[in-house]
Amino acid sequence: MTTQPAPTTVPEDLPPPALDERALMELDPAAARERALALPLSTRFRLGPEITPVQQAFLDRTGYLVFDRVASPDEVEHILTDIDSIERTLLDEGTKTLFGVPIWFGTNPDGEPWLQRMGFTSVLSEFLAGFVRHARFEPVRRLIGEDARIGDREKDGVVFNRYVNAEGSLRPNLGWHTDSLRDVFYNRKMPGPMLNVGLHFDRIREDDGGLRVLPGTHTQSVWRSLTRKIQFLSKAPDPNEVMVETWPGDLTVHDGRMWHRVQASSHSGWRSMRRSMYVPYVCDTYRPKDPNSPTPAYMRLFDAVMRLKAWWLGR
Ligand SMILES: O=C(O)CCC(=O)C(=O)O
Ligand SMILES: [Fe+2]
Repeated sequence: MTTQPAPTTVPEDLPPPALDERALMELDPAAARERALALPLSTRFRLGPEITPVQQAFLDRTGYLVFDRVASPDEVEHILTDIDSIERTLLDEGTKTLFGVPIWFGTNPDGEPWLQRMGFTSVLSEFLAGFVRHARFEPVRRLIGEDARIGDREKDGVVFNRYVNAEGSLRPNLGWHTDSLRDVFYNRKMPGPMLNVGLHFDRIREDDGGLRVLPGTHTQSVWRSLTRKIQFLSKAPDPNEVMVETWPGDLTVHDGRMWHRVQASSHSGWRSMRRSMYVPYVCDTYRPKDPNSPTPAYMRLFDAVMRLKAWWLGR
């Protein structure tokens, strides 16, 4: 007689099931809108071969979508390992900017220099360059535009962020902002529709801080989109904000005109670490950066603030 293994006593920390849309695939836009209106703001979706009518309607209504664990645990691990090795090389070689965009190094909870934001990550990782082009992301690409491409070397390229609450951290959080502000700097155009696609690497619960969004603010006027709050300086919670709870491998899509922020973790040290990655999809004229590209004006400003902060923290 075989003995059964003892049942595990630690329940797996699984996300609530993604919305089952099998019966909703044929809804017309009006019916999809009605269905999307009735969904909780915390709804998680499954990324399939097409963006469904309800997903489109939810994005139109709120300005964002959360897709359940689009990257596998192995892929999450592979990307994070690549980031560690890229970080080692950048530190060893003393690299301070990539394609004109400053790399921000803060201090980790062990007191060592630590990568907190870098652009153009996919240029330095073959695995990542392949991963972001995987067929599963096709519906996301087409959502942005039939002719949208991944801008490995455009704008800031694929951006990798690390947040931690520790002495010397440059980035425990990120104030309220709209990403379209950056586009104004890059294109010298007023912000139109644009979507940002983010991959999330950590399990983030309410007390871990994380992404906070203000649903519906993507449909505001251009003026409100730039000035509703003080870009990057306003940090206070908003009564209408929604927390985006994540599991490793989750994918988010958000409208660049929607206000959002990153709340600091209520924990400190390594327990407070959060990592995210944003992939730029570009439709306009191909304007790749080269290694000698000048630092964009908005980045010079940000970099000056960051340097000041690093100096202040290191006094
Ligand atoms: O870390 C995140 O999820 C958000 C980052 C962000 O909003 C940004 O870099 O513009
Ligand atoms: Fe943002």
